[in-house]
Amino acid sequence: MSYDGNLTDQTIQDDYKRASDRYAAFGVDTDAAIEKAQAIPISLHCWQGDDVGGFETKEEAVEGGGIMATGNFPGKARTADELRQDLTKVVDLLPGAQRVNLHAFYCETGSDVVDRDALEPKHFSRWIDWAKEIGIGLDFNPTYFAHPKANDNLTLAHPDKSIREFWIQHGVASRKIAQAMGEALGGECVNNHWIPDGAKDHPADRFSPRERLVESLDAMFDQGHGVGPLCVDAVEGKLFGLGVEDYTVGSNDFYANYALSRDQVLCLDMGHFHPTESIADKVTAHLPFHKKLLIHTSRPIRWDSDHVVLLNDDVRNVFLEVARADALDRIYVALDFFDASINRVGAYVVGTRATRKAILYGLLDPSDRLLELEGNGQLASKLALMEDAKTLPFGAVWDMLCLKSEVPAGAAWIGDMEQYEADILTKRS
Ligand code: RNT
Ligand code: ZN
Repeated sequence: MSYDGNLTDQTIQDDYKRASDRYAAFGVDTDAAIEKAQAIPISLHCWQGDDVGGFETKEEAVEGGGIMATGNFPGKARTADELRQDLTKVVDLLPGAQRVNLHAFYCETGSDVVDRDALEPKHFSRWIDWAKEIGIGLDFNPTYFAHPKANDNLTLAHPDKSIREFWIQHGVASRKIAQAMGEALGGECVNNHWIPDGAKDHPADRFSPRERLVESLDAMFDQGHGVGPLCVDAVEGKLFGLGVEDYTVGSNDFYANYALSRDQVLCLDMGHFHPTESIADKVTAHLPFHKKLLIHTSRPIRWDSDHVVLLNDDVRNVFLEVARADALDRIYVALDFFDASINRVGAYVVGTRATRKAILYGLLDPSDRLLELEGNGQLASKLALMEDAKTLPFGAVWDMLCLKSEVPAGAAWIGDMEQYEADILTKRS
């Protein structure tokens, strides 16, 4: 089946001409919006490609960590080489600037068993070479889960000092790796810390683990480790996890305070709040205080289910708020979802394109007109224009963004994904 929808370069150009006139009538410059939307890097999470498995050389199999990919669609990447092959395909189908976001357990140590506290930049040299080759940046994450020392659902907040110390050393190692990646690739490397620590049921003591977490984080971020400025540390809070339903040590409140008091980047994951909370509204609640935010785009269904991101109101509203606050340069954008029940290359492309569409959508907002109307007290007119903006010819501008980025526009990429599945993914057992 063909998915080109009769889109030719000529129809894209014709449709775009009419669309840009429509937007211009409301004071929106579509060319400028496309250029800005293309330039925002989106960091592709490596863990969608292999269902959050990682490629550590291990003595024993371990699982867990309060996150779980469900599904068994064939074709998942079984090795780092396969994952790089898949990600290369994904990047080919994506418009705009991309990065790749690695977790520490995607290290390559050959036959050596290297524990997390002993990881070094050299264990990621093949990733770094690949990133150079395809011209993208890398981001990083220490992996505080899926490890025997995380089996109590406690890591940096563990009551046992030796376990805390192990994870502090892992955190320090991750920061050095991030710095090395930044140096090798010529720019910042965001190093995001998320820990699974919590309790399944009412803990008698909710305070001491948080005190210990502060102490561990402070020890890990100590300047004495000599980590350079290209490692940009972020901390990610959460509401709850599987097996830790009652209590999360590193809650959203905890990290908002920690990041602020330590001048670190606060990470907001769209799946990490109560379902009725508006993540979009949090953006302007944090921006007056925090220099930068990291946003994990995700799609929770009923819970933190990490479904593939779609262009829904939640994601659209987040970037509308970022655009209206003129804060795109204060936001790092990364993806965080994992669906093992569909073609994983397709999952990446759908979720990343949806995120970039949301960025473009935010930039196409007739904000100046809306502000003017609101300022004049013309509130019904403001609401009406907000509503009408939703049905302006957004698709024509998106297709032009794809055309300018030299990637398939509209649905045309679906055929490429199906071909890749037939040629490569179905051959993996
Ligand atoms: C978990 C956090 C975290 C992870 C990755 C794998 O709930 O969202 O970002 O998804 O570190
Ligand atoms: Zn996340």
